[in-house]
This record gives sequence, C-alpha cells and structure tokens, in this order.
Amino acid sequence: MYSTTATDASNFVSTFNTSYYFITGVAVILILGLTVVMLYFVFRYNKKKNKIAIQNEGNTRLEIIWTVIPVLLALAMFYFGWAGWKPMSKAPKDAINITSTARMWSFSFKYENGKQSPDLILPVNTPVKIKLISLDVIHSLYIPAFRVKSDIVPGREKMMWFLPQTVGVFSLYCAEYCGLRHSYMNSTVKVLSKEDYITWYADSSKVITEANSAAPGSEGLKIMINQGCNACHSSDGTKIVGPSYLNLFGQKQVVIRDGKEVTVTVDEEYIKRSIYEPNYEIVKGYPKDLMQSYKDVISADDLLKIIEYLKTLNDK
Ligand code: HEC
Ligand SMILES: [Cu+2]
Repeated sequence: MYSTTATDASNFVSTFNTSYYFITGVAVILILGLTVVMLYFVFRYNKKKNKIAIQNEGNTRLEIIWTVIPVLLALAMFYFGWAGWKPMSKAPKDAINITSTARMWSFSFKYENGKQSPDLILPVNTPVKIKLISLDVIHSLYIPAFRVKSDIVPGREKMMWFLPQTVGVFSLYCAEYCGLRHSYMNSTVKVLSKEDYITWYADSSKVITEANSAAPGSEGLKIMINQGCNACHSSDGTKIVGPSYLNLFGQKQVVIRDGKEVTVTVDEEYIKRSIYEPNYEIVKGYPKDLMQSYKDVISADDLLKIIEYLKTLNDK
C-alpha cells in the first residue's frame, strides 16, 4: 500500500522530492536555455549586422514545437504532483489515530487512550492518521521533514496521514498566518522506537516533563501546558496576549460586563467563568473574542487543579 525508502523520514519524501526536482530541473534548464538563445539573438540580429528590418510570416513547425514541448512538460509536472498526492488522500486501515487540535496559538495532540501532548510523539514504522481540528481560525499543520502539510479549517474535518520511517526529532509548524503569535505556534515531532513509544503511551504520569509532579499545583500547570494556555498567559507577570496569572487569585479585577465596568474579586467562580465563558466578562484593556471557551476540553476536576495552580502564584 505504501512504498518506502527506509532512510527517508517519511514515506512521502521520495515522491515529493521527485516532483520537486523535476519542476526545479525544468525551470533551471528553461532559464539557462532561454538566456542563451536571447544572448545569441541579441548578437546575431543586432542593428549593425541587419541594417534593413524584414517581416517574418511565422513558422508552423516552430509553433508546434513550442506548444507541444511545454504542454508535455506541464503534463509531466501534473503527473508527478498527482502521483505524489493521491496516496496522501487515503490512510491505511492499520494506522493509529491521533486528533490534533489547533487553536490560537498552540497544537495539542490527543491519543486513542485519552493521553494528550503538546508534542507529536510517534512510533517508527507505524502509519499515523491525524484528524485535524481547529477551534478558531484557519491554521495549517506542517512537518517539513515528512513532506506533509494541510490547512486546518474550523468547522470542517480534515485528516493527514504518513508513515514515519526514522527515529528522530523533527520540527512542526503552523503554516497559515493566524494572528499575533503565529510565529510561536510550533512544536516538535518525536519519532520513537516501538518499545519506547509503548512505554510513553502507557505511562500517564509523564505527559509533561517540564512540570515537576511533586510541587503543589503542578497537575494544573500540566493541564495548562497541554491546553496551550501559556501561548497567551504568563505566570511571571509578563503580559503576552491575556493577563498574567501572577498574583491573580484573590485580587480585584476590573472587567467589562454588558458594556459596563464592574469590579470583581477573582475567586473560584470567576476563574471558572473566565475559562468556560470567556466572553461573559472581559478584563478591562484586553480584547474580546480572543480566548475561546474550554467548556468541552477542561473537566470540572481539571478546573480545580488549574485553580490550585493559580493559587500558588501569589506573593512570589
Ligand atoms: C488565544 C489566547 C488565549 C488562550 C489560548 C487562553 N486565554 Fe485566557 N485570556 C485571554 C485573554 C485575551 C483574556 C482577557 C480577556 C478576557 O477576559 O476574556 C483572558 C482571560 C483569562 C482569565 C481571566 C484573567 C484575569 O486577569 O482576570 C483567566 C483566568 C484565563 N484567561 C485562563 C485561561 C486558561 C486556564 C487557559 C487555557 C485553558 C486560557 N486562559 C487560554 C487569552 C487567552
Ligand atoms: Cu496557527
């Protein structure tokens, strides 16, 4: 079903490269050839040598040649492109399923057992099918080393698949300009040996290694890293896109609710509303409609863990 060269990072590298080199090769030959012909004409038909202009009536054979050859070249380009693209449109049945959720400005990958990760962790030599979901605007999942890229359109279900063939670490980018922090919307693909993958997949404690699991609130931090909250919020007082979490809990916050300024105290209820219904009230001075609701992705339990983490950020 998929033909492969085992040294390539993915099964699509060779067909992609064939069309890439073919198109580039044709372009190079054309530009060199045309330049040579042009220079020759400049020299051969200059005014000094041809004092009197003559009228040419055309040359049928020449016209046929310069129509047929470019048509054949264009058809060959189409063929290589099509032959490379066609297998991408249908995933093999034995592929593992991963759901990729894109939102401003992070990716999150969810596995069949419910495990979530901001990095794309994969087993080598196993076909992978990725369901592509966007919660806000158009993003694009792009893994250059695998030669795969697909737009992710909100409200439309799309997928991509590929077969990772070498163990290693690769870059993953959002390739569709999606707002202020688009350039930070990248991640890592880690292709592991099958044994390492199974170990990772079965281990529910190591979703995030940056968060030390013994510290209070660390589970909440894990959840927030997984959900990409930190693309917009910092924990150290820096304003990114949204307010920082530093000293947030318990403080007085001025918000706009129904067009009116209201002062509220940040408590559990307020944070719950901020995460489940972000547009109910907007922190003064911040944009509306930027933070999307997390009602469907953050459970009540997870919410408590997040609040627990936010509480640890006071008086530091
Ligand atoms: C795309 C950017 C973005 C993402 C991602 C995001 N937020 Fe926000 N968030 C904002 C903005 C902008 C505001 C301020 C406007 C408002 O009140 O809705 C805000 C407000 C908040 C507030 C209220 C803060 C205050 O000072 O009163 C909390 C709490 C919050 N976000 C938590 C979260 C959590 C938890 C996540 C992840 C689950 C998250 N946010 C993800 C942009 C974002
Ligand atoms: Cu994006």
